[in-house]
Amino acid sequence: MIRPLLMCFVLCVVFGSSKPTERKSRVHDEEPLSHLEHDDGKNYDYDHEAFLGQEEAKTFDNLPPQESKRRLGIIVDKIDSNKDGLITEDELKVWIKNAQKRHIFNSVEHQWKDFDTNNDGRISWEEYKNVTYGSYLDDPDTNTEYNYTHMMSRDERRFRVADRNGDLIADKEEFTAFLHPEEHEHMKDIVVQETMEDIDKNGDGFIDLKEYIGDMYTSEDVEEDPEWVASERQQFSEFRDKNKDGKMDKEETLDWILPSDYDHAEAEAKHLVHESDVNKDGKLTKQEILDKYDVFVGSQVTDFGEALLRHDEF
Ligand SMILES: *[C@@H]1O[C@H](CO)[C@@H](O)[C@H](O)[C@H]1NC(C)=O
Ligand SMILES: *[C@@H]1O[C@H](CO)[C@@H](O)[C@H](O)[C@H]1NC(C)=O
Ligand SMILES: [Ca+2]
Ligand SMILES: [Ca+2]
Repeated sequence: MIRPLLMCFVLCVVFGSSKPTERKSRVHDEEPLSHLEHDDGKNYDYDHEAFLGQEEAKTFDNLPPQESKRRLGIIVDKIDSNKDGLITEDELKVWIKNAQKRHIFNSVEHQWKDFDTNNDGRISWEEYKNVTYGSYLDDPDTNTEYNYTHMMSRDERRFRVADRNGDLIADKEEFTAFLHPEEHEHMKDIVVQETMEDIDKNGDGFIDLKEYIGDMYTSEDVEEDPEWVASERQQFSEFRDKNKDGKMDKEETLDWILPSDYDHAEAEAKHLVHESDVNKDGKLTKQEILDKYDVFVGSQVTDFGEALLRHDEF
């Protein structure tokens, strides 16, 4: 079975810059390798973020090509874990997974000091609540478009699941599970529950076809069903609703939003090999990678780039 992202990837490769249909997706697939659209007909931004991580990709975007290539050469040596001078799909996959983990780690680090207001190295539910909902709690009667009571009780419920020792205080690991639940086995049920609550408009505890399609519209004033609706209807009855009772239960929703049989890092590794393996032996030499450096990393000729040259481990 072909997943939406792979499908886009296949279509984009075949049809060049065909425009993907506007449609909201619920599929988590852990932390995405990149939030950018994967359309190599337009640019390689998705690949850059998947390969480098989102922060590092920005740095490379501002480097002159020579410097970008030089750094890529250093990275290639790091990826080649058995030091045989060839990069395999597996080595690439490990590298991409690490870029993803680094991104999660950085994002937790980045938010940490905002919430740990008493600087004790842990974040209590009280601290999180004060920082996130403080102004609402000070003045709960203000009318807003959001239901903060609802959002807060959802957050608290998720916080309690992430907080494994039940002291209502999150350490780094617990807070990471709270912010990035997709990565954690014990958080899967709560992710499914939150998703189902969002989509299950009639509150019967299941997602029926109407609710499933209705949730995907990004705009409300649509006169005619867009093209993707027909294929999503088919997806629903053929693949999502496995026991064919016309609706999705918890397990079926889990399979949908957190599919266990599709690995984005693996798909991206295959894609990068496919794009740059000139002699088609299934492995990449450093030269093959450097020849296609624009696929792996970004670069621009700018003066600003020079300022970054003497920075970090390079
Ligand atoms: C949360 O805010 C309240 C009211 O401003 C304050 O009394 C309380 O100490 C704060 N709690 C924490 C843990 O920061
Ligand atoms: C907001 O959410 C709370 C808790 O989920 C609910 O009891 C309340 O009715 C909601 N308020 C509005 C205005 O929807
Ligand atoms: Ca329902
Ligand atoms: Ca079903």
